[in-house]
Amino acid sequence: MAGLGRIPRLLVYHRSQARAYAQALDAQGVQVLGAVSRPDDLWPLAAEAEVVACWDFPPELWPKLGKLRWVQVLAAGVDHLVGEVALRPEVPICRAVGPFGPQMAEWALAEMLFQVRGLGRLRAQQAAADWQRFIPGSLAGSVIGIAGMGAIGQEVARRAGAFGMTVQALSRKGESPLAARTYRPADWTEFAASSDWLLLLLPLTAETRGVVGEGVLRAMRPTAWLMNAGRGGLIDEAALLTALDQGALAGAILDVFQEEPLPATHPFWHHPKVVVTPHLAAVSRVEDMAAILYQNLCRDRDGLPLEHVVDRSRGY
Ligand code: NDP
Ligand code: OXD
Repeated sequence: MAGLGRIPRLLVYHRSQARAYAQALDAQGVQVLGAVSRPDDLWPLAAEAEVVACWDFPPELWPKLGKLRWVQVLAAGVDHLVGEVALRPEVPICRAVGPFGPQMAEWALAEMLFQVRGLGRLRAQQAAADWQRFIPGSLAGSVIGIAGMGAIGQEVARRAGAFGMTVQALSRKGESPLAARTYRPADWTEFAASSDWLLLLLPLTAETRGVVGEGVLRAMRPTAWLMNAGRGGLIDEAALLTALDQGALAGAILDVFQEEPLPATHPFWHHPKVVVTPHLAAVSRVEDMAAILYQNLCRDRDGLPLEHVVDRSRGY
């Protein structure tokens, strides 16, 4: 592929896949100033960098980036970066949009189908050569309440609808053509009370931190499941454990946690009503992230507005 022409000096920082990013970008004709995986290797390059592509950039280095014009986050969530005071407020932060929705829908549907179709029970029966027929449940006709109807929530809604689920949504705007019913943040308890599956796909912001606490959990149906793939900080984890033990909800399927990796001693690991997955509901694949970065480099070169710039004041 032909080169991009004059491109800004691009510094890629990724703790495990820096080399893969350099190769993917090179295949697109993009030469990087550097693609490094250790903070120490950033220091000599920081002063020259005009664009940084990263996930968890060492915060102490932001003030060294005197020529920085924009940042491309190699993921969807930006809660770790939007409030970063060392990153000049006029520097746009772009996030990744596109590849996550379909992956997230597969995670959610797989986990829901596992529960309703009794797949765990079926595997155990097979292991015991035990022929026991039973009537499995179904997703069709059940209500999925999606909190956060953004780029990802909309893709989940489309696919849940294809399974015959009724979709309802909660967002700041309280609007979505993909939902049979929509709610605003003031309606959390009503929203929770009317969902069989309550799926959190919200960004973590000052407004959403701890939003699923005792009140929302108590409003849930005792047969309902809470699913969280947004951020761990959305849930009051202690309140969730209490609610589960009191039978306020059927169970919780959690991909994100207040502390990650989830400590080996955390009660979630062995709780009979909790399913733990290790923050992989929708992953950042190098080829996808490199393509998103490439698009923004092209737009920058052509004088077009960058895509998916975060509103730092609202936090997402
Ligand atoms: P978007 O910014 O596209 O969507 C965010 C949605 O949340 C919008 O619908 C927005 O409302 C809504 N929202 C924001 N604040 C509030 C609030 N206070 N009350 C109610 N609704 C609110 O984000 P994405 O869909 O791309 O991503 C969502 C999150 O998913 C990411 O921030 C990240 O934390 C998480 N994620 C997790 C992954 C995983 O593997 N577990 C992978 C990728 C992302 P409105 O429409 O009104 O603006
Ligand atoms: C993301 C994530 O935000 O992986 O992309 O959680």
